[in-house]
Amino acid sequence: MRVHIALGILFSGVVAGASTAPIWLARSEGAPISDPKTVQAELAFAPSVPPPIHRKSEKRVVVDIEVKELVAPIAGDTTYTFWTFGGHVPGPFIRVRLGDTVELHLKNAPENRMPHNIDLHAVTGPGGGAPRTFTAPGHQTELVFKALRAGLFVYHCAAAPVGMHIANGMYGLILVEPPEGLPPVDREFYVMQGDFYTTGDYHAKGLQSFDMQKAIDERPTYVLFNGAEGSLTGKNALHANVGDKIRIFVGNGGPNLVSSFHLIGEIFDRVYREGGTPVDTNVQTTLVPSGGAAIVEFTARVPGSYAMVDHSIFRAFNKGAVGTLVVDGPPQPDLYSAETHVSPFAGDDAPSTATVAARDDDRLAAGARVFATTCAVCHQASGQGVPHVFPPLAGSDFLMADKDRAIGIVLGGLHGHVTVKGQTFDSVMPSQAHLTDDEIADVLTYVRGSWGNPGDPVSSDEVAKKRAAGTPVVTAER
Ligand code: HEC
Ligand SMILES: [Cu+2]
Repeated sequence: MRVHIALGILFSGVVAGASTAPIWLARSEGAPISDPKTVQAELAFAPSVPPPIHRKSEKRVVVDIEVKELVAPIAGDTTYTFWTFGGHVPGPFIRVRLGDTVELHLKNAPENRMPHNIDLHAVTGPGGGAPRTFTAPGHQTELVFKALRAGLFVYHCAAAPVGMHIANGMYGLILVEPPEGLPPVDREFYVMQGDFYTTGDYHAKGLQSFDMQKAIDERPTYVLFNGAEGSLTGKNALHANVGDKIRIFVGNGGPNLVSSFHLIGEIFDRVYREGGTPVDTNVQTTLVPSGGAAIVEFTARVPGSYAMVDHSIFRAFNKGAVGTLVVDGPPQPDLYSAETHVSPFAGDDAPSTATVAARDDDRLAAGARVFATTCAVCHQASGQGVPHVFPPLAGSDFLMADKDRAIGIVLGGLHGHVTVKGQTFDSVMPSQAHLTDDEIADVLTYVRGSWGNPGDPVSSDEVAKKRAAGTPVVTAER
């Protein structure tokens, strides 16, 4: 065991020379932060990750975390009283090196109501630090521990009732890097799942309170990445370029559910199973236990939009567990068709498809291709949308009410409240102005004339005129 005795550390119960002895250190007052061996940890909030550590030696790393209880959006017009490490869910990403001594200061803001503490799974020692850090509002405590094992670890509050503190958002990740570091990648992201229990139903508006009975019954109202619906979609989507090597540090705070973490349309090249040392290769879906983590790595090869989900899939579409990774770059037709080929199919026994009007059919087929490659990722293959997330185009009164506005939406995008078939949406549709006038005319002709929609065709001229008039950003009903 190499114990760094600098900084006037007082030992309590350390057996010098025993290689795996627990290393709980109580520190004397006032170790100077200017000491060359002491460094302040660089923290980052999700989806960001602090930079890799290139240090060759172990250090004493100071981590400051302030607990804040605050009201914030959990979804659309729904708010919730979160208890947080650092004002965010999840709490800050802590990155240290194997062998570092971590000096953690836990501050409980005076305006808070509850005592809190921190149990880090990277700690070897009773309670993971919780007994040493029980902190009343308006106080701070200090925990010192040695990072004895490399890996990705969850930390969480363990003050009673533990489940409630976790359900309110008190968790985060700490990475203990091996001395040689992790293999270099182009981008790293921080994604942490959690389940939430509100008295009101999914998307019930206004301030919601914690529902203990639902939590006990393990019936979450929300299952979310990074503490809020939409924290990784729309303008908050993750971005990468074709060819990038990507690493996602995935955590699961629970309190109850095990996550089946999956990125639709990707295969993980490598997964550090449960955040530990064994690396699995070519993985489709990886389990992330409650109070556990995994590191997934892959190369973005084909441009487009990729949804990350908990593949217990109702959680994704009906409880919020979706994020988006947008990969930019040139099409890769050798790896994945650049466009969708749609042709009429009337069943094997049908005599012929020749009765279908050929001209309209070309037009609709072209529109269907644009739809499948561009719009379907959000509005879904049959235009049915996703409740509360993406409005339906099938049967959309909003779409049919105003052709000119519909052209404007595709050109300029849409944000703000919209009401479609009696349901309100408050999200963001990005501009699709990269499509040509023909493509926009085709796709609008297709969506306005499919799935029972009665629309008249949209011409390229109409689109060109609208484009020439300047790209509108449609803000509906705001
Ligand atoms: C990245 C996801 C995304 C893509 C891609 C997308 N949309 Fe949308 N679209 C949305 C969202 C979200 C809204 C609702 C915006 C709001 O709440 O203000 C919307 C709203 C609309 C609306 C108005 C509401 C309705 O249901 O009638 C139309 C029309 C529409 N989109 C058409 C299209 C077409 C056509 C395409 C393809 C060219 C497309 N969208 C591509 C996400 C998307
Ligand atoms: Cu707490």
